[in-house]
Amino acid sequence: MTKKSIITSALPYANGEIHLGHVASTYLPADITTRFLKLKGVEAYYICASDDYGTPILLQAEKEKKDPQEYVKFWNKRDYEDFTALGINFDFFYRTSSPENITFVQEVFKKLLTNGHIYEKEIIQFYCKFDNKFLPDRYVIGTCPYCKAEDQYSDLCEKCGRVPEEIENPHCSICKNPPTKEKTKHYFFKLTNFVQELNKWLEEDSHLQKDVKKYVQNWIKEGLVDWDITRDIHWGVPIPLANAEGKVFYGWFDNHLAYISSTIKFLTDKGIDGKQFWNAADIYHFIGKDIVYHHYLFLPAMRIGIKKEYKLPDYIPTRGHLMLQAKKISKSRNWYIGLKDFLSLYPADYLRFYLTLITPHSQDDLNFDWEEFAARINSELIGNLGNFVNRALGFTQKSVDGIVPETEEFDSSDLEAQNKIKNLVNDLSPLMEQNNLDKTLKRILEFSAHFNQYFQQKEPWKGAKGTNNCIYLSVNAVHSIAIALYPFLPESSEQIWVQLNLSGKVSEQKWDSMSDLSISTNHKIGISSPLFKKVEMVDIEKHKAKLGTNGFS
Ligand code: B3M
Ligand code: ZN
Repeated sequence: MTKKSIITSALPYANGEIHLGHVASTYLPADITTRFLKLKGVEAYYICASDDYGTPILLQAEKEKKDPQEYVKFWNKRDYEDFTALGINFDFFYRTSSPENITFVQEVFKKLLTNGHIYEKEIIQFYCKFDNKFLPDRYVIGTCPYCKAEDQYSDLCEKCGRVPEEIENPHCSICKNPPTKEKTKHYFFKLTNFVQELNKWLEEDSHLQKDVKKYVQNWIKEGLVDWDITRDIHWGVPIPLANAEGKVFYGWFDNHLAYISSTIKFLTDKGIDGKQFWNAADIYHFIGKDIVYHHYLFLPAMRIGIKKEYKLPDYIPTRGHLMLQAKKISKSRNWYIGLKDFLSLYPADYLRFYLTLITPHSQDDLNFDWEEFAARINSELIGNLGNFVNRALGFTQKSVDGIVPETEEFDSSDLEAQNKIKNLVNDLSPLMEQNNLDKTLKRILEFSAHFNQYFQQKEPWKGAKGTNNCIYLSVNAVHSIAIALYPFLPESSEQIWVQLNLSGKVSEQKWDSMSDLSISTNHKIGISSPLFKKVEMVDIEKHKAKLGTNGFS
């Protein structure tokens, strides 16, 4: 691990609210990782931005009769607020339509051009004579040539998931008239120039996930295709050439460059040399598995194409899709839960806890299930962890006035408990370093379960010999939990800190200090109260009934 890190997560399209599906695979794991790195003393920054360009956004803005600039501004703000409510703590949340990104994208394009990675080609495009415009991507609707599903976009059939070569029965999505075909000049990025270098990088970067790597290597074997990076629309980064008026870049040409341009802007404002920092840092891009192609091929190829002026990612943690009650999330069928709505029902930490536990560091899909959510909150978060913290602190308050007592000679179970504390950091760190966040959280739960048993077995309420040891070690175990839990449940962790009556904040502590017995005799703890409230099954039934209606949209 180096002493510097930049963490990014896939940039949300600025055209709709954040829902649970977005959070599980990217934003939450990235946030947990950043908080962990910061505790480790790494100078880590979590950078994100709204993804403002692209035909879906322009089309939606036009439908709502809004200026696209205004439209994306609204969603940029709203998304940021929703993320913040979940405790997703970006150091900087910017936008792909920023002046810095526009300049940067144009510079990168010119360098790629100079380096021989761009070429022009005349192509045939759908054109609407009534609307007087070219009709890229979503502007054309028709029948999927593969599965015959009607009303599909020309760039993606949502029924069968394929990208039609040529849609059948095409019509303009604005005025519904059949389009004509016209010639237009487009710019292409020569992805095929990079086969060798991409293979080399995939082989050499030992941090990349093996399963993902394998199928990316297969795609390369099957043959890459050059990317059409032009769109004949007015919403996007303008192509900076005299004869390219009215043309902008395809959204996937400019969006990932905002990882870099936003970082540079943020660091420059802090008086830090952004480029130098980027190249000295570990670079993490957290993504969902649907955008592997873009992040494992397109993005590295573009960086290689500008002679690695900005280094390639070290880590691309890739996770699967979230299902909802075992069904695919779909906004159009109201089969989703908006983040804001969820947080009006339950605290952020409940969601962070449950999603972390069900999200492995792999491409396997995951499933949000209301009943399982309730069961795991009630039994694991409350029954195990919350119970131990409350029991230990409550008993200390009641029996010794909150003052940590002098210890006596440790017996074998005390020694075992002490060892658990001393070994905790060595237990958790390797898991965190491999981004196995679910496994780390499970270990923390095991730690707390051990202390529940220890407490139970010691029966300190009987006041027999060994009671003081039990109080001392239990309070110290609560201290360990507060630190270990911080990346996962930051709010609850800070609350525990206050109940322990410790100075400063958990966010200012060192990760390794979870294994110190730093609460000593005579320390007076604060007022303890239950951290969590049970999830009621009657409520769960109500939430379930709302799914599929627009009650959750
Ligand atoms: N805006 C969202 C997605 O496809 C897309 C990610 C961009 S990351 C540079 O999930
Ligand atoms: Zn039309």
